[in-house]
Amino acid sequence: MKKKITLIGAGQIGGTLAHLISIKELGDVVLFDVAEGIAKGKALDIAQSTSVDGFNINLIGTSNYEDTKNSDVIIVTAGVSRKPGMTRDDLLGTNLKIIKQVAEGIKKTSPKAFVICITNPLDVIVMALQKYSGFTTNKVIGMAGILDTSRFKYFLSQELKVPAKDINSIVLGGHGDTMVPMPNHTMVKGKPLKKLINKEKLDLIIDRTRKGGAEIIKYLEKGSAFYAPAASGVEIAESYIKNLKKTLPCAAYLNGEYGVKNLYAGVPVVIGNNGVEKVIELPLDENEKNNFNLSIKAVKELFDTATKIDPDLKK
Ligand code: A3D
Repeated sequence: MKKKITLIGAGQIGGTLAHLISIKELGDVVLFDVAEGIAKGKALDIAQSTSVDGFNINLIGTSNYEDTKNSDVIIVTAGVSRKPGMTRDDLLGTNLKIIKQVAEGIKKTSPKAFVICITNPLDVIVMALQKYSGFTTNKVIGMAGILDTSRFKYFLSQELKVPAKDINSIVLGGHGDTMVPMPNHTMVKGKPLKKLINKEKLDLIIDRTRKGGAEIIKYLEKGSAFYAPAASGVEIAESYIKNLKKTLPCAAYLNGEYGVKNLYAGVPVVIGNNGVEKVIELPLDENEKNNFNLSIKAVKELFDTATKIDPDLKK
């Protein structure tokens, strides 16, 4: 049975997701957007590459939630993105309203779906999406850590002149300027990173990783990164659909793990056909713990702001 994958938001990331999912034949694709023409146009454009790329899936574009009915996977990118000079947190008010509409749409039509959120500010929006939809916490997850880790590995690969795939690493915490790249948990071709790079260069790479999104926004002037974010979202969807049980850094619901309760934040999780199957607790040294806690504090503060905007989130 082919899976049904709905992409809510057919903008830069939504369109790229549709293309990648089609090429990988992960399932039939429904591109949904309030701007119906964009959803229909992109779906038709990708569908017209079927014979060139040789994939066998159906694509449709729509602005009607009925067409998304009984989706197996939903990836949410609906919302506004940053403009040069903006932080992700500046998007909160607008994107909260949009996410509330999305949650109402998907809970009526696809109550059993696995939902991956990409809309920013990520950790707070994914938590709002879980609360508004009422879906179980193992079925709602946020994509950010895969992207942040991939950026960190890429910058390291350029500095160390090794392929990024030879680097094992992880970035934890919230998807913002307080994210926590983990040099102590980074191995390059089996060697500890810290033996291969001096502190000064490492600090520059950590800073560039934290500001990785802003660097791209500055170049693009309009819109934000979309190729790497879409590829990262697809990795989560694929692990769920094929039950690969990959361990991936994602924004997941924490219920005591890492000493954090009732909050979404970036940690390694196992993704299989039950959604989030396990949160992996890495040992953190004093410095890593302090940085992680600072990041958690920033996520908590932003969630408090969100509850002031919409008291429904306190429920
Ligand atoms: P963009 O190209 O603007 O697409 C967003 C789409 O959402 C537009 O086509 C809108 O019409 C649509 N939309 C707006 N309201 C609704 C609604 N109520 N229902 C359905 N669709 C709606 O943005 P994008 O694709 O570049 O980015 C999407 C989001 O992802 C933004 O919030 C970005 O900040 C965020 N983002 C997150 C990451 C992470 O790593 C977490 C990375 C990059 C971007």
